[in-house]
Amino acid sequence: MSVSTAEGDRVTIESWLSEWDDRSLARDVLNGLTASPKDVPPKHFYDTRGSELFEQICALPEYYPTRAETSILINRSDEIVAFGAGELVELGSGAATKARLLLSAMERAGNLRRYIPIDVSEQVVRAAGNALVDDFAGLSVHGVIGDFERHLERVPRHLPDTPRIVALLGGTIGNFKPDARRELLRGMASLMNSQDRVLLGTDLVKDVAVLEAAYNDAAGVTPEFNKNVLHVINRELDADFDVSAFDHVAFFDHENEWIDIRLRALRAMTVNVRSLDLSVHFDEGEDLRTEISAKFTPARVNDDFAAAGLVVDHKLVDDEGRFALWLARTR
Ligand code: SAH
Ligand code: AVI
Repeated sequence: MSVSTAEGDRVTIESWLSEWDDRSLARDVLNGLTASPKDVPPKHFYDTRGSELFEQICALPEYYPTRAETSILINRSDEIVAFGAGELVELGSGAATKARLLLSAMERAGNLRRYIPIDVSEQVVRAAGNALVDDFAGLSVHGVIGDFERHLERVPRHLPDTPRIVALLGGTIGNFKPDARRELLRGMASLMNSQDRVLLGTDLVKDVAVLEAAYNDAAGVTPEFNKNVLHVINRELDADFDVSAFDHVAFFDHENEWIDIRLRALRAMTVNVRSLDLSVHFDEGEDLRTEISAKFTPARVNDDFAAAGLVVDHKLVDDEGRFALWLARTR
């Protein structure tokens, strides 16, 4: 179902999330809480509160990825858009803070035409779109509220003679398991023609203490973000999770080279999810996996790109070698 809202001449927001199907939460909770081990996908973190908490995470001293990626964009956006980019399609755009740097570079090059953010979080897309058209003369914004694993076909067709960047920034690709990651890259490639480029942000494998600190911050914002998914399930599915009865757990899995993020039950309990007519038992110490955050080597990125028919054009790394942006084109 699509609800199309004209915000003004230059902003269009289209929602592809119907009320019942909203973020596929019910299906994911039913499948995830009845699976062994239990899990729930990370896209359900991002209600309004979850998006706010993520913005706070980005400013934490331990959480280096945002600063590292932003420093690359500040220093090298002109180089990134130099192939003539006039349109930016961004998956998981959030507050669009990084998009601004790319849009500014396109404006400097005299090519800026359109921004297409895609995100499940309607409020942030709406706010970002309205602010951007105020700040960039001649820019139009076509926001797609949807799941980028399911709704990429809703991205509008190319504008004539306007090469596009299809971006997935922040290391969000790392929140998907290998199969889903490659599927997502294939979806991104399907939005491109031969003149376009993918722009992918990946966090890099590094010292384990640095990696683990980024997901176990001293101020306790990441635990709050992690537990927010239980508040979302309580509210949306009339469940009765006792949020205080779960601990945040995040550690580096050396074999898979990803941070494994979980909520651990502090006592045995039964949780009722009334909308689904479901009762779920947790043993004391049982984990609910809420997220993985994969860290990358060049080999891992090249293999994933190859599986999606993409080849690297340009690799850009921050001065401290923590984070990489990859510009890739279709083979
Ligand atoms: N790109 C931003 C935000 C990253 S946070 C940055 O680099 O800082 C991840 C964003 O992806 C959130 O805004 C979340 O709402 C969105 N998101 C996560 N899974 C999604 C999905 N399956 N479909 C659409 N948006 C998703
Ligand atoms: C959005 N994503 C790239 C973040 C990450 O680092 O994997 C989400 C996050 N989870 C805990 N802290 C940040």
